[in-house]
Amino acid sequence: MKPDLFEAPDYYNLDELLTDEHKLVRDAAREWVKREVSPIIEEYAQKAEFPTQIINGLAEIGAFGPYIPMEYGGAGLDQISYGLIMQEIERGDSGIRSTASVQSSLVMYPIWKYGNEAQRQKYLPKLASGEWIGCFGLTEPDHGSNPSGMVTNFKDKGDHYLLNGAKMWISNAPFAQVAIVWAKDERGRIHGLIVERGMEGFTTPETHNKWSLRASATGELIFDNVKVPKENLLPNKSGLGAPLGCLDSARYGIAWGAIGAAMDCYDTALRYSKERIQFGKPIGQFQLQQKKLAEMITEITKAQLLTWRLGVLRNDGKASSAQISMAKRNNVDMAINIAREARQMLGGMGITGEYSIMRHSMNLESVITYEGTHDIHLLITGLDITGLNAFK
Ligand code: TGC
Ligand code: FAD
Repeated sequence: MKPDLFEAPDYYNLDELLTDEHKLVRDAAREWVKREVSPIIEEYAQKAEFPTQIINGLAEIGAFGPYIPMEYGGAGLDQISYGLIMQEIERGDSGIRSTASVQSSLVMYPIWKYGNEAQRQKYLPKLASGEWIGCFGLTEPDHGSNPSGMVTNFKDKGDHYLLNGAKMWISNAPFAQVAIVWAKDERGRIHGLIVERGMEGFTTPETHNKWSLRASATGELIFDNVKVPKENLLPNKSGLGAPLGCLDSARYGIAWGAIGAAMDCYDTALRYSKERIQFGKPIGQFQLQQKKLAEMITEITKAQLLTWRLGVLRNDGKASSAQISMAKRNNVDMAINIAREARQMLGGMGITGEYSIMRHSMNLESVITYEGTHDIHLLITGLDITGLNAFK
């Protein structure tokens, strides 16, 4: 792979909207990605393996629980710093950002928000340091966009719960020590359970042959009469709103992350357009190529502004779920379109692993699908503005 010469576009001087702390956190993440991710990511994506050696580094840049209070091992940062870290990691690779998103927003967040103090003390410091990696089981083979139909269930057996069912498409599953599993009780109410690797009847087979998110490990969670201790139930929130609350936090991070992937594709195409000579001129001198680049930077700038504003709203506790859906949907769509255009600008070279664009392009097919598909987020906006529910 080519050396990482990334220079971040900032067409509207958005840096002026950031605090010194934001810039410090972002620059540390950016440098770390250049040093530790860029040199190895192509190899790991090609061999479809998660690079476990970067886990400590992810913890050091604050990627595991950026906004979780320091007393639990988190970085105690605000929502914009969290977003900037996700942006920088996804600039390197969406699969690596996935691991950080799942750990922070889908595992640490529910333990912090819905767990009791003993659960916080037991799990959060180990997750923040990367000693333990977690995963989040909501999706099932027959219930993806419609998680409320889930069939995974648990029964009260007096001194423990008995868990049965299966989850599918679970990021980090093949090596996670801890799984936050959403399952129905005997009354059909959804609860979160903390399931640990090693519990009898719990297996996590890996999903192979993905063409997308190849540097992220994906698997199933299978529960065959798993005895879960009663103290592993998250006591402070139940119902579908509990997992959806976690998704708000993760979707917000993805909105930032997608900007990172788009910036990398744009920056690569811009550089290439000045170096590649055809018909005696750099291809960047042709109007058609300038149109592509001009539209890319316009879309990136719009997404940067939208997402920064969303971060301000989240810092004030005022961002709605529907606002988050709009940003996730817009930014991933923006990134996938930019990846496609940027790849074309590199001609044949664009399909090789010499450049990051094709990898981003393939990764973004997962990103536009998980955490709510492109269609689902549109319908969430539709419901919000009309008051009419397309899901019922
Ligand atoms: P609905 O009746 O609308 O809502 C049920 C309850 O939930 C509340 N709620 C929310 N709460 C918090 N945050 C949100 N975003 C919420 N949206 C809804 C709602 O108020 C209600 O509460 P209550 O108290 O009245 O019961 O639910 P529905 O069954 O009609 O479904 C709505 C729909 C389709 C929008 C929802 O199910 C959905 O978002 N579906 C998409 C599923 C999804 O995103 N799955 C993601 C799985 S995890 C994943 O992909 C991780 S990838 C990680 C990585 O690798 O990065
Ligand atoms: P379906 O729900 O079957 O949707 C199929 C199509 O129908 C889509 O185009 C969808 O938009 C459309 N559709 C569905 N309902 C409607 C409707 N009402 N109106 C209009 N169109 C509709 N899940 C987890 O729980 N944890 C994870 O860690 C996780 N990681 C993932 C990692 C990867 C790489 C991938 C690919 C997925 C992951 N997922 C995870 C699952 C992901 O959240 C689901 O794939 C996603 O929610 C869509 O569900 P589905 O695949 O079952 O598609």
